[in-house]
Amino acid sequence: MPLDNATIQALAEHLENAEHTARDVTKITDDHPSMDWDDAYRIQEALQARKEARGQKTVGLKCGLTSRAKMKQMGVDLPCFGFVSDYMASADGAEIKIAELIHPKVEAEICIVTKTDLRGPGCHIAQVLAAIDFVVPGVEVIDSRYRDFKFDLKSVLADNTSASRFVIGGRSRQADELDLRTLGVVLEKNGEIVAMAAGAAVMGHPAAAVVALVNHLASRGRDLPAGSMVMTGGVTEAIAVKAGDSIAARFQDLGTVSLRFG
Ligand code: 0L1
Ligand code: MG
Repeated sequence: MPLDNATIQALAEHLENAEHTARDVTKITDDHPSMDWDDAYRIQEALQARKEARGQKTVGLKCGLTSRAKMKQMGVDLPCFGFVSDYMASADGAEIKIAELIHPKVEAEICIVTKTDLRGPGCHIAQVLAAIDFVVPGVEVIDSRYRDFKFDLKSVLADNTSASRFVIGGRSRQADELDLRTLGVVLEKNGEIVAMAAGAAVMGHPAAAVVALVNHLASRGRDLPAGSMVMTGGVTEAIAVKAGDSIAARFQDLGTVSLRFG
């Protein structure tokens, strides 16, 4: 039986409180084991509505768990989708306050900005390639609200796929100037290389993550409007960070995105 609306709203509030107070909670399926996929996305949508009602704008969408490395790290085998809000954005090189977060990790992501509407079901990669306005490099800071990052996919969907902060930096390029599959990414922490991969790590091609997002949105009765920024998912496993760490994600042809944790 689907969760009733009052429970959906209460769970969205519960997860947002965990975010605001930087205190972890146990995964929500512990208390709601019969929760289904639709319930999980309804909670995420309620979370988004709470933020938007407060004036926090949705500025992008995110695909998560799109690389084998990330799926293996988290023990799941399906991608997931969430959103990013304006207050989550930090400038390239900025310091992110660790005290505002629970147990952050960073991910290097290829981000795609679209110029035409995309609509599923049946969205195809050729339509996504035709719809790309430009490509920019980014780093996502994920911060699951669940204790020790221990969750199942339904709990993580409800928790907006651990979205917390993000940085867009480097330089934007036209997609036809790039081979998004062979585009190399090197992730450094405190000057040491901690992970590296190429764009193909993301579902064979980062645009394939956008295809999956568009088809997912169709299942929620939505489309992807022109001008959307989509973070296509970490190319490598996520890297844990603490106060004092500095991160540089170096993207072939797209420059470097950097951030510090204070
Ligand atoms: O952006 C992501 O890949 C995060 C997906 C949610 C799972 C996690 O917190 O690692
Ligand atoms: Mg991510």
